[in-house]
Amino acid sequence: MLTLLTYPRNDTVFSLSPFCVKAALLLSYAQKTWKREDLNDPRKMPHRKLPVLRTTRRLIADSANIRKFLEAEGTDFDPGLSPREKAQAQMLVRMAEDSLYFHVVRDRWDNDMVWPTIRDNYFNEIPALIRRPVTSAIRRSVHQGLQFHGVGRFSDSERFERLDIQLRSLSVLLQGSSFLMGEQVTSADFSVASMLQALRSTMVQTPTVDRVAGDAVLGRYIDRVFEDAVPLP
Ligand SMILES: N[C@@H](CCC(=O)N[C@@H](CS)C(=O)NCC(=O)O)C(=O)O
Repeated sequence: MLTLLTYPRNDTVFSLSPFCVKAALLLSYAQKTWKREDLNDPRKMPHRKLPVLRTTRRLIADSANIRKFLEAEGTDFDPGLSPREKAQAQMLVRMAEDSLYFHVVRDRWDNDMVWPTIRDNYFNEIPALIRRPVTSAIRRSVHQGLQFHGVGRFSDSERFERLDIQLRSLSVLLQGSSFLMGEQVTSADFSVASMLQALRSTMVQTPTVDRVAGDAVLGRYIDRVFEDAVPLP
């Protein structure tokens, strides 16, 4: 039996972590028998991050390694794509995970309007008395990470503009096709749709949430991936 170690869910998403959502999409698409186990603290995990897949033999850290494991077991996440299209799908995966993801983090962690909900949802297992000091230290390290990445150095409007360009590019790619690489769901959709869903589902209505929620093309696309193509438990 495979077990996906994941951050917990809420009413709207399989997990508050889009990478855990992506891993769940991979497992469901691969039609594996698997179960979830929720964790809040990843510090004992190989990369000190989630998702991690526990097999009967080992722990597989990182959604890309989970994909590799499932591919070795016979799943093709890019069926029917030419080598060139596979390369394009890979670029979309990296755009989602190395760029869109940091917009999710910035919108949630670097925003004083959102922070109290993050603190009290992500860290509700920490006793209320010590929650503020403990989580402030974690928030500071995330803030430093965003500065190092660079997305943390933009003003809100600069950041929004950069995100908007990416979102408009995705809408163009979706014109006239159900998924990013055509009529078949592929690896690109698992990463991109997970990040878009996360951008749309931050618990406070930020301009970023409004931008994605108000975009009919992207909205239909997210729902198509999660409701039609690969429904999650
Ligand atoms: N490259 C990893 C990224 C996973 C990741 O960034 N997970 C975040 C949650 S979305 C995490 O566990 N962060 C905890 C930390 O950095 O301390 C993957 O594809 O699985």
